[in-house]
Amino acid sequence: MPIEKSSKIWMNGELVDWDDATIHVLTHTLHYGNGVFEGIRAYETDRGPAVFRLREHIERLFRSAKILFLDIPYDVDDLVAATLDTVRVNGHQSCYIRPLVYLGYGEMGLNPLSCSVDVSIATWPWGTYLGDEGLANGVDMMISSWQRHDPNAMPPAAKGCGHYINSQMAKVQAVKAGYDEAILLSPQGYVSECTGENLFVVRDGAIVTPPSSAGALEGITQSSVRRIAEDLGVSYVQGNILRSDLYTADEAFLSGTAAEVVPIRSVDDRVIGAPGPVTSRIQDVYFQAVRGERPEYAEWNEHVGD
Ligand code: PPE
Repeated sequence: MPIEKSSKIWMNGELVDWDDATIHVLTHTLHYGNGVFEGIRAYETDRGPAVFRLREHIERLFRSAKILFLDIPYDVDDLVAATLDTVRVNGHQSCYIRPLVYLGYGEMGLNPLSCSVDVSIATWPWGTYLGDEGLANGVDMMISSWQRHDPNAMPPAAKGCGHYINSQMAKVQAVKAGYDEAILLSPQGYVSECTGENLFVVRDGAIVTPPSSAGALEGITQSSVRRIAEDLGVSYVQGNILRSDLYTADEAFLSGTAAEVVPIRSVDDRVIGAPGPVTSRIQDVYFQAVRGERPEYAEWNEHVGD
């Protein structure tokens, strides 16, 4: 999906023209992958664009940075305000938002501590991540032969740039084999998550999702699913899942900011089927919530304002 240009990108406190938001080829993060990022969406609501759960995303960015020893020269309020400014100045009704914290130009070598820590926030319109068809009818998944990170090799709680090499290997393997998306297992053999989404199974009406100890990122969409499920009276637990639990699930779905809430149609050619009642209900309420149509979740919509 080619990126659609917007007008401005926030870089280290300035709103610069899109085409001028460039970096030097010796930028540290480009070589060694030590940086952290977020993926956030803004949705159109009847009160104008609203960023979904903005503060939680920026807080997770700071937690990721802390784990990787990146000392962000701003605070949470600064980056919340900068995100709202960027969405506003670009005139988006809805968009994807990509804050990035990276080690800049000036040092080489594996001790990152003396590098400058730079921050950018870019926004662009981004459509359905796994396709309109997948969102409506479900996606076909394969369990990757690539494992999710061992927590003592790469800390999965950090949304680190370099971590995503693992996701890319799994994604390419799945796509080349004719599937839409991959599921990764933890080094212990439990289901962890997808390349950029959390995963859920539904059995006997209850939702089960892997814990962070299985290598899953603590997803903000996942926590929205939890709240929606609890409000709908659907039981929701975190617990270890085996690959055979996927094959025999009544329903399964995935969630992420980019992907949103997407039904899973099959895993390793075992058919789960058309979106089931729990998945469909969660998906409907999620889309109502992001569009500001559910007053009980109004605190999730950070209105951009004029
Ligand atoms: N697991 C991983 C590995 C992950 O990257 C994401 C988000 C999630 C779970 C779900 O987290 P949350 O967005 O807070 O519900 N992945 C982001 C990046 C995707 C990309 O292609 O880039 C996203 O969805 O924005």
